[in-house]
Amino acid sequence: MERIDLLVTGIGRLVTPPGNVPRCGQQMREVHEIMDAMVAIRAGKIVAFGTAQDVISLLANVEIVETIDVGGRLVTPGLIDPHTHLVHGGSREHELVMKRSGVSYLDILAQGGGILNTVQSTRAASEQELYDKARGSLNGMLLNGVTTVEAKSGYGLSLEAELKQLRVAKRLNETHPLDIVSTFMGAHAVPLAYKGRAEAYVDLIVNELIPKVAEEGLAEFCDVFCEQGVFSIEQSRRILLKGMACGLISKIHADEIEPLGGAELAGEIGAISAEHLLAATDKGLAAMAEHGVIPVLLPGTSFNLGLAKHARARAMIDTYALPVALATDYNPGSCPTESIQLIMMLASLNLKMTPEEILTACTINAANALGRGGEIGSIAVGKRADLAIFDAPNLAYLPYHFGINHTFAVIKNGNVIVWNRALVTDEACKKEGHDEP
Ligand code: IZC
Ligand code: ZN
Repeated sequence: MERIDLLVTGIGRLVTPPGNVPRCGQQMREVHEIMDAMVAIRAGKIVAFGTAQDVISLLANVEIVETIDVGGRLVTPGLIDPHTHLVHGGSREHELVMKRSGVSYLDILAQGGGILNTVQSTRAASEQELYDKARGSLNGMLLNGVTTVEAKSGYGLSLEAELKQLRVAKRLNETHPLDIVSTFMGAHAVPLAYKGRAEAYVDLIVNELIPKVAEEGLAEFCDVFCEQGVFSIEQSRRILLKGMACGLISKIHADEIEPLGGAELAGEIGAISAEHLLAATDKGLAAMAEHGVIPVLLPGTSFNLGLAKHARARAMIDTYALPVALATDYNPGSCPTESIQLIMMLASLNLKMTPEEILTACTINAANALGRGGEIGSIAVGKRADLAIFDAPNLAYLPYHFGINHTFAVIKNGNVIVWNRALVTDEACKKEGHDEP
């Protein structure tokens, strides 16, 4: 080893799931824990980690450019948020009282509100306005310890407006220190201009939107809101198969409210992940397990919608040995929060997941839900140096002491971009070679 760019010392407790592949069932509880640890970083990657003693002996005669001492804190892999509706205009607090008085999410949508309200605001916004708003949210996520975020389109619902959203996500990925992974979700709702003509809108998605998005390289994944009154199983299958034919990997909003069979469809077509799953049947979960589909659970959404029902995380882990991942579902309607730590608390409270399972769900399993298990999601030699540093004595403390942000610092690609709970200067927060617009 010739040189170390950054040596992270003073790690009181380092906790990480091992390896690159999804951790299934009981494996989710098996995390590696090292007390009094160090992590050595070169060129944005982890080159060594272990007890301070072991790392120091490895580094004899090696030039160390910079050392930081994290003061005995807890260190985990950078957290990964694999399901967000990051880029959008406006907000929907005007629907709050209606929601609290008992009008359902799907009824609000059927009345032309909900997603369709955000479509109006997103279409009306300029690219710069969308960029500025999403950037603010990304900073909030980063301050929470998140280092990679998925972002879905789906508030444009026309060629022009979908491309606008995806271009904003691309520019954010180029200019913001976090990595943003794009998903095309033109099948988020049927736009007003196609009211009563859902099939014609599906034609537009299949014939024009998907080919254009794929041709421009604006998304890696394709997602569909497969739900009663939104897109049917047949429509979802058609859209996702077209996406796959154009090189987009399938994700699916499945069985959130009604058990339509979205989990079964995810298994049938070999989707990388299926999301929500509150109403998924045993047959659906078995199909997912058989075909290696990752369940991405979003407990903030059921919490915010005031539902008594929750995704069956215990059955997924204990009975079906599925590799559960967690995400915020950050969006202006059903889950307006950037806080992955709130989601961790709700996963403990409502999904009955253990602190170790929660960490695995927010790191290596989330990385695999984005097809990036080989690069991120665990502290391992050769992986990107993405670390979250918490003011907490141990893992259980994160979901235990709730309602506050425990993140003290964040390292992304070997750069310290949050320190002492604040964003480090703008300089460090740019990606190399890209100037702030
Ligand atoms: O804006 O309501 N569930 N899509 C599916 C959402 C929630 C986002 C929204
Ligand atoms: Zn969603």
